[in-house]
Amino acid sequence: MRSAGGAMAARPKRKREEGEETGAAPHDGAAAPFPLAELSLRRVLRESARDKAVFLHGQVTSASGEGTDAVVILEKTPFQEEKVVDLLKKHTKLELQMSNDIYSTYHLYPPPELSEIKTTVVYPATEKHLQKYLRQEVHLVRETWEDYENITLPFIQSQSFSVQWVYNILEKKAEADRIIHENPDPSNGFVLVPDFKWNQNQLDDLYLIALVHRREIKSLRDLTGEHLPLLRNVLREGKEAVAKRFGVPGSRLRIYLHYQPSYYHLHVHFTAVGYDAPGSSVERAHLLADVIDNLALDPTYYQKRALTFALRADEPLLKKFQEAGRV
Ligand code: M7G
Repeated sequence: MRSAGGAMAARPKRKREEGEETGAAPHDGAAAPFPLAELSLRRVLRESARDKAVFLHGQVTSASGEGTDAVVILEKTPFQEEKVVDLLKKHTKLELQMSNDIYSTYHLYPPPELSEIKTTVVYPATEKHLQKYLRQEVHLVRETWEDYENITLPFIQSQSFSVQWVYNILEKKAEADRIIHENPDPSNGFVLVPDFKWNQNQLDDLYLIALVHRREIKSLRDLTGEHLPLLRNVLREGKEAVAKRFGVPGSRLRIYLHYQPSYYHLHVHFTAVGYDAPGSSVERAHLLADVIDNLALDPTYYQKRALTFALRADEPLLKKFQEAGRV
């Protein structure tokens, strides 16, 4: 339980259609509160007792009576060491649940300032956002380079999440005050910011992302030996920056790329090694150090080898693989 510092705010976005990738007019980073009390709950997309999180699909009804979809994620946050003492002293109620010999359990009710619920809002949310957070069974797909060219690439070109939020960070239109480190070089540089999954209050669930300045690298599949200087910068400078700012050494970090990512602008995840971050499983996470070694051994490694990834049951990409007889 080591603490960090910082806060974040939800900001509304204009309605954006799936497949819209770069043409969006950038919205600035001005924060405005989301009308949480006006949200009507449509359904629970997913609930996780382990993560103590719930993913909600709600609708905000505008003056014209039209409902706009939103995803709201409510999540209980890890304890902060320095606040635990306050919790013991300032709890508003302590209710005995059961007692047996030397054992007893209680319901402890903390005061509001010690009972934060981390709230993440995607608003307006597209159908694809609702799908992303909906609990579904997953299937593993093994994608050859030919599959990538014939099935995956045309699909991600036709529909993927907007990466406007990435451009906003790179252009300092949003989250500028949260930047931990920047290497401004247009081809080998990147920006390191706290991931929005992390509230920055404690280091146990430390989570940052490095967003590269180059815009044409969609994912791991596009990487070649040409990108080695960039990747080495991200690894070395990213580690140094996290050590300097948060006191966490590189040996305590899991630094990796997702394949498939949700957002097709190359980025690298930095998480605390003790934190079981969503998406750190073997079918999705590729350690950056391994990626660098693979490219150093063979500059076209990722244009040759098959890659495995998981797809949710009703994802259109899974259907494409099924139609091609590849699942
Ligand atoms: P990914 O592998 O493309 O997708 O990672 P995933 O979300 O399925 O893991 C994108 C990463 O960017 C995730 O870790 C997100 O939590 C993070 N992220 C997404 N958005 C929209 C934002 C944002 O607006 N700001 C910040 N700081 N992080 C974001």
